[in-house]
Parts: sequence; structure tokens; C-alpha cells
Amino acid sequence: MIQEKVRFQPFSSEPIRLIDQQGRWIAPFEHGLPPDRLQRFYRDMLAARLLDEKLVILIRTGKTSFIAPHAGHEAAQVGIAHALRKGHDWLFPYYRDMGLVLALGVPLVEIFGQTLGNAADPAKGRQMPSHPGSKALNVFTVCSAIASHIPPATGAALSMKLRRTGQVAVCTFGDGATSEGDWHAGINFAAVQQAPAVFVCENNRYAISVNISKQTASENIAIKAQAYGMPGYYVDGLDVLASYFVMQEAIERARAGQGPSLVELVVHRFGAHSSADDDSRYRSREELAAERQQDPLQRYQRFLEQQGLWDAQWANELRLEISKALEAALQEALQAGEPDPLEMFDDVFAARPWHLEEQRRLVAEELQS
Ligand SMILES: Cc1ncc(C[n+]2csc(CCOP(=O)(O)OP(=O)(O)O)c2C)c(N)n1
Repeated sequence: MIQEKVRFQPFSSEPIRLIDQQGRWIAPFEHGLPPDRLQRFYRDMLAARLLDEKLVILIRTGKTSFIAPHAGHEAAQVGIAHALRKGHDWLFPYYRDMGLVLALGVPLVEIFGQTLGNAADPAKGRQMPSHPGSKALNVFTVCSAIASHIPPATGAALSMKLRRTGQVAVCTFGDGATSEGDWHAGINFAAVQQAPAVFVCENNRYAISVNISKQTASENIAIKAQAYGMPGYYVDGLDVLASYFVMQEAIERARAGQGPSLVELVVHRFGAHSSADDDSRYRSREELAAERQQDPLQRYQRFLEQQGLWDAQWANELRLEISKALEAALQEALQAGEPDPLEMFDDVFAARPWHLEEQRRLVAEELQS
């Protein structure tokens, strides 16, 4: 029964943490996870980091037009991905979740296709990069407008409840999104309806240049849940196992019909907000250097080392294997070529109305001349 598994207190004054900076397990319970699962967390975090590095190369070499770096969010994102039932539950992500969709199993070729906006993109190159989606894996396609996906996540969760599917809708967003009206409307309605949703804030304490101190006067984000009548968990999002176990508890709670939760995963944003931002104009390099000392990968590496599950050779081989997979997928995506320009008239409506037919014909003529 879910009650027997309850481990975490909502509204704690300190972030929930299971592994300390030195990599020691500090929780009052056994993690109980097999070695291959523990190593898998590391693998997925490393893959997320290497994907981020690859995206930086793609923007610097002009092969893509936009990126939203996710380095520093890996532990949170991998924790979320592992707590979901992949392909069964639904994920409503935001633009900084490339590490999350990768850990969830969205194929690298699709990720790069979307990044290049070419024919390898299942969404036909229509959106800007960092806007993935996957029908096969129940990943709701990212929309740029922050918090606009919160009411849809609530609606999907309500549908899951009414149809008794046993699914859960997990919805992620940044700290800036919590100031949007849609955020409040969606979360309130989910609580009123006791919908099986989990709302997850990847709090990196910046919304572009706006520091969290200018975003909210609340003690933290998790505490906002109190007003809506749902638990709010304040978690160290640089700790992959804390992120995983708290997410798992919130998801299972929702699945058992006990309603939604708000989970705040406190992370760092190591990169700029996006490729259109120069963060040195609003945060000091000293602040960033101090944050980099708390790299979530290194912390988890220390934990694995203490468990006898990490050595340099294994990690090097893993790095090589992932790098090769990234390069192979990128090459495959590059070879897909440009999408058919006439596809821009498809999917506006299920069927093309007369005026889109007309415009399509004019463009086709133009292309032929
Ligand atoms: C409704 C809306 N307003 C403004 C923007 C412009 N915008 C894009 S990202 C962003 C900051 C979001 O910050 P946060 O939610 O903290 O997420 P982070 O990027 O830090 O992960 C803003 C204001 C937008 N995309 N949508």
C-alpha cells in the first residue's frame, strides 16, 4: 500500500537530500536499488551532459538556430524520467528538458532532427529547436509560451481519472513559469478535481536575467502548494536519487487516487539562458564557479565510487560509447535533408481548406519557376 511507502515530508525547511556533497548516502532508509539501475542513472546523466555539449557545438558552428542549455539540470531530469512509467504516463515538458526526453527514450535521431529542423524531425521542422515531442512516448510537444502547458496537463490528468487508465501526467517548468496566470489556474483546477498530476519546478533560480528574489516573495516554490491544498516537496535537484525517490512517491500517490503534488527540484543552470543570451551581464563568474563546484554528475560519481560501482575505465568507455551514439545519430539526422516546403500547409487543420490549397498552389508554382 502507498501509505507504507511514504517517506518524505512536504513543506520541509531544508531541501530533501539523500546523498551529501561527499557522495555519502544520508537517508534513514536503504535505497534498495540494484547496481545496474544505479549505474543507469549515471549513464543517463552523462548522456544528457554530452548531448548538451553537442548542442553547444551545433549552435557555435551554425548548424542550428537556437539552444536552451540544460547542463546542471541532469540529476533532476534523469530522476524524473526514471520515476515515470515510460510510454504509459504522460510528460508535459518545457524547452530546457532535452536531457529529460533523452532519458525517457526519445530517439537521438529525432532529437537532432528537431534541433536541425529538417526531415528527420517528426514535427516536420515547424518549431524552433528545443521543442521536442513524441506521440509514441506520450511526450506532449513543447510550446514556447511558458506555463501554457499546465492547464493541458491538468486536463489530460482529469481525463486519465475519468477513464480510469491508471496513468499520471507529469508537468515540468521553470521558476519563472510559476508567476504566470496559467500556472495558478491549472494547478488549482488539478487540486479541486484531485487529478493524477505531478507538477515539477526545475528551479534554477533564474528566469533569463530575473533572479528568483525578484520572481516571488515566497520562502520557496514548494510552499505555494499549501494554498492549493496539495503537498509541496522541496528537494535538492542536484541529487539524482532524491529527485527520483520524491518523484516516485508523488507519482505513485497520484496513481493511487490521492491527487496532485508540487515538487520543487532546486538545480543550477550552468549555461546562459539560451543561445540568445549573455549571462555574464547579470550574474558574476564567481557565483557560477561556486555552482560548478556542485556538479550533479561529480556528486553522484562519488556516491557510486563508494558503492564500488564507478571506476575511471568504465566511465571512459561509457563516455566513448555515448559520444559515438551521439555522432552517429547526428550524421543520420543531417542526411535526412530539408523537409518538403509544401508541408508547411499541412496540419494547420486536419484537412486543408480552400484558401490553404490556394496558397499551397501559389508556392508550388513559385518553387517550380
Ligand atoms: C508567456 C511567455 N512570456 C514570456 C516568454 C519569454 N520567456 C522565454 S523563457 C523565459 C524565462 C523562463 O524562465 P523559467 O521559467 O525560470 O525557466 P528557465 O528558462 O530558467 O529554465 C521567458 C520570460 C515566454 N516564452 N512565454
